[in-house]
Amino acid sequence: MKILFISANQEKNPDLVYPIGLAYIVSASIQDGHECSVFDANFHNDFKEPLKNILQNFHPNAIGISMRNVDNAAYPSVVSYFSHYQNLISFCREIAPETIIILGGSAFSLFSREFMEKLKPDFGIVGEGENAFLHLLQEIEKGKIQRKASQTIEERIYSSEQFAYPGKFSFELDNIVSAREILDTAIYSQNGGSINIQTKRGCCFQCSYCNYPILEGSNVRKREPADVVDEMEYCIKKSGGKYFFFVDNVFNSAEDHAMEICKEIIRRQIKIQWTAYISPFSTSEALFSLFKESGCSSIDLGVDSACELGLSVLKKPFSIQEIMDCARWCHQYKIKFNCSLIFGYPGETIQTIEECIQNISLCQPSSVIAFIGIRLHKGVPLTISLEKSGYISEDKIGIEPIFYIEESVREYLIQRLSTLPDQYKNWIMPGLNTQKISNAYVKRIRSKGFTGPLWELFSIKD
Ligand code: B12
Ligand code: SF4
Repeated sequence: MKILFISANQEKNPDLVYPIGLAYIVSASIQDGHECSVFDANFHNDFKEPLKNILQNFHPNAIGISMRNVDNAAYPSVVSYFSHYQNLISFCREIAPETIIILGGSAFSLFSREFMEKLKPDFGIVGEGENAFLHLLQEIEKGKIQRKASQTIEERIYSSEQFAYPGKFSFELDNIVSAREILDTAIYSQNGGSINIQTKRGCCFQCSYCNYPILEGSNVRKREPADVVDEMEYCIKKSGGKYFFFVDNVFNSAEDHAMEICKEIIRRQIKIQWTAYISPFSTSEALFSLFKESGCSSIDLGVDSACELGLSVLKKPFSIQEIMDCARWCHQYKIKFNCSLIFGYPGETIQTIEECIQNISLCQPSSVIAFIGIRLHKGVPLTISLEKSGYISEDKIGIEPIFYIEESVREYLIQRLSTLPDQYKNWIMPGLNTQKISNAYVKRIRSKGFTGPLWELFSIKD
């Protein structure tokens, strides 16, 4: 089949992000013998003319659209991307009314029913897309599945668990080099400051507010460290970039695996830099030492809270002492670190807010990114308990973002965090637009060779 893949994402904040999820689907489709072309909306703010050209010249049998973000999850300055998705799909329908449209990606997976109802694609795929997408195409080719107005929404949504596709795609064995040929990494490395790479899928923890286990499952599946580093070497050769972003939910959740990857980078003597999400859960000095030796420039420490109550309500699997240990090792090995925080969880008080600020400042992080409130997602433990307690009903949780913010501290929180950068310059509050860096400034520093996450700019201590 001829398939046009569209990456719908146009968000450049905090950085331009290579559509790695779509690249996996493209790669699986190429390997399955399909003729593939890609349209990346990131490079066409006004997508209409260029998209029309490709639709009219390529004549795809199917269009696969990747939808990454529902919104920016940043209260109170929330940005929703939904109307952009609506415009994109209705334009495809207008230009190519006969072509089958299939949606996928994290945004779609989180609210599949609403996306199907409102955007009216032909089919949608929830979660990991490779096998379900190939299976669907095969059934369409055989005429076993057809677009029928009479089908219910449920009948048109597929998921990876449903199918055992013959010659099944296996994430553990696959690499996405074939897709990196047509969906180039270089421009992202130059303008976004990093090359993203995935070493495993799934998260075994169950933090109360988090949708990652829903998106990737709780079963952790790891790639061979040698395959991961092969892909890194390929990207260096192809793009010239040397800064990598491990996009795993938690890079160290399988510590041995993370260590094997670091050792493989060291063994091959590749001179790179990297960043990743790290959990303070059960780390060790040996891990940080290996991080440094393998080129770790910075880590994003997913602490979420730094007081007992916060860690307990958010069901974080580590203690304040473990956060402090990580901070100490980061300083010892000169690894920059950002602490990500969430304020306003159920039961938060003025005392817990202050305790958290105090504990985090003791850690002397390079920067802090703090979110106000929790964007509620369906099916996660916190939402389920709020529904049970009668705080909110299930039908209210959807594309229109709802944030849980402990009412008694809402005003204090906004006031306190708005003025906090006067005291601590390295605190960034995306929802309050504090320390916002303009796209023009980012472009300038990227063109001068600044790599890595932008929060590294705020580092007050090396
Ligand atoms: C790493 C990451 C980041 C990094 C990215 C670094 C980099 N250089 O890549 C950074 C920190 C920059 C970042 C920023 C943001 N992120 Co982010 N990020 C993630 C994370 C943890 C992993 C994303 C990833 O690469 N996954 C690996 C790929 C392979 O998976 P995938 O994209 O989901 O693709 C699979 C399926 O979705 C599907 N699929 C994908 N496309 C298609 C297409 C078709 C046709 C089909 C059939 C299937 C399909 O198949 C793929 C392979 O199995 C996810 C959480 C998660 N676990 O998904 C959040 C996540 C994607 N981010 C999210 C958000 C909101 C953001 C920000 C808006 C936050 C902010 N306010 O700054 C920004 C937006 C940035 C941008 N420019 O778009 C949300 C999006 C959903 C939502 N809530 O709206 C997520 C899901 C987290 C969450 N809490 O909900 N992010
Ligand atoms: S917050 Fe991090 S560690 Fe907790 S469940 Fe989500 S991805 Fe896993």
